[in-house]
Amino acid sequence: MVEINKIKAFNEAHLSEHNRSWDFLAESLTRKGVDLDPLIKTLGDFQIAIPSWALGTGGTRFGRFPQGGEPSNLEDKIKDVGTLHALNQSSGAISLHIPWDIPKDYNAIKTLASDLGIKFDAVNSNTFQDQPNSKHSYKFGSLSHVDAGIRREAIQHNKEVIDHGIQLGSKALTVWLADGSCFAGQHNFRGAFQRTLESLEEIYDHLPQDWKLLIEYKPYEPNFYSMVIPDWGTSHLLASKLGDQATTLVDLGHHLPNTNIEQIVALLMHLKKLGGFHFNDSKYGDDDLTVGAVKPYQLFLIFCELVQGMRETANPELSWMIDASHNLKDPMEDLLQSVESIKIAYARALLVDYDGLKAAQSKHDVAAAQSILQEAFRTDVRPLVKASIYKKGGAIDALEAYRYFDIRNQLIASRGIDSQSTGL
Ligand SMILES: [Mn+2]
Repeated sequence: MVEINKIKAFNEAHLSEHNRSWDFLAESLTRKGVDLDPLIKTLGDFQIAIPSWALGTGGTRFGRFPQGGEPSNLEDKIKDVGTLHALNQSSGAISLHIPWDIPKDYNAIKTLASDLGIKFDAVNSNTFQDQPNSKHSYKFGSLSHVDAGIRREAIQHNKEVIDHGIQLGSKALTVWLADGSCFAGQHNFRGAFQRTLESLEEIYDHLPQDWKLLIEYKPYEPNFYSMVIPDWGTSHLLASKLGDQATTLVDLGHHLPNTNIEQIVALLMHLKKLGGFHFNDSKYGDDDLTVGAVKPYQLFLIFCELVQGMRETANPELSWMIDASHNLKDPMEDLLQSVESIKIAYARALLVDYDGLKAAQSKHDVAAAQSILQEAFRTDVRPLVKASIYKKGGAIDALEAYRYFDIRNQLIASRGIDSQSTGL
């Protein structure tokens, strides 16, 4: 849908303005002793997976207001990620959700994805709702359920998700459990934890050796009194008991307000137990808003810990994913904005003078430590991010290009106004 020649023509029209801002930034960074080429390469290589469920219009329990042209099958979802990737050269992976995204023909799906430069990131299981014709119900839990038969079904589902992922070349399974209780007295906490651990042990045993198990946590919702895996401590406890391949996944929206997420990131990396990220932003809870829309400074501080952790710890390679819901905006535009925000935060974190920061910390120079962080945060790195994308053949301004190419209307023309994405 987006031809390389079209992007080239779009870029030519925007190049002189881009060059003016880039020259200014490049000169000031060079004066500070920043080596630009490795920086541009690091940013250009950084890829963030798009979840298959984020390509359609989301909704709340009150309503959903789709705008047409949604992908209604796996092929269309991959094509949409291909479109995003052609524009921003930063979304070269898709994260699938089973059972919604089970391929009919693995080879055809793999060929389609590789033609578009798309890899298969972590696969996600779903035991938070009942599927048509299922014998059992997950209403009262899945891996933690008191009934061994229901636990077995949930375990079997997770094993099948791994099997689908193996066929596609995925290297990780993400488990998020809705299990929990809504009322005091409903659950035996110790029993629910123990059953979950034993279920996860069976799933872990099914993992290929080069796979990771990512365990996501969430403090509340859909259960409002207790969640079986409510926080990073519980996730880490499970991951530690399971073994080296099990790690914790941090979803930015899965924290109570004002939680110090950057500190969680630092400690998990120190323990070699941070497996990956679900990026989004939130004001109150699991709002699933566009990344960087509400708290860009927090996102930057998280990236500062990630940059230091990647340099100084033996934490395994991370899985980077967006996990957001798009209720008002065109999902594709929202995703382009999220990826750009992530890259801006990463670019700023790469500019921090960490040696200076350590020196300030050791002298208890609190003002200097704060200034060092804010010096990087207040740098307008957008020309740097654009330069890294332009160098890889992407559009200098992906969102503007998306609108200029009128992609949503093309999608509506080919898929119709009523097409609906599965899994919403
Ligand atoms: Mn998530």
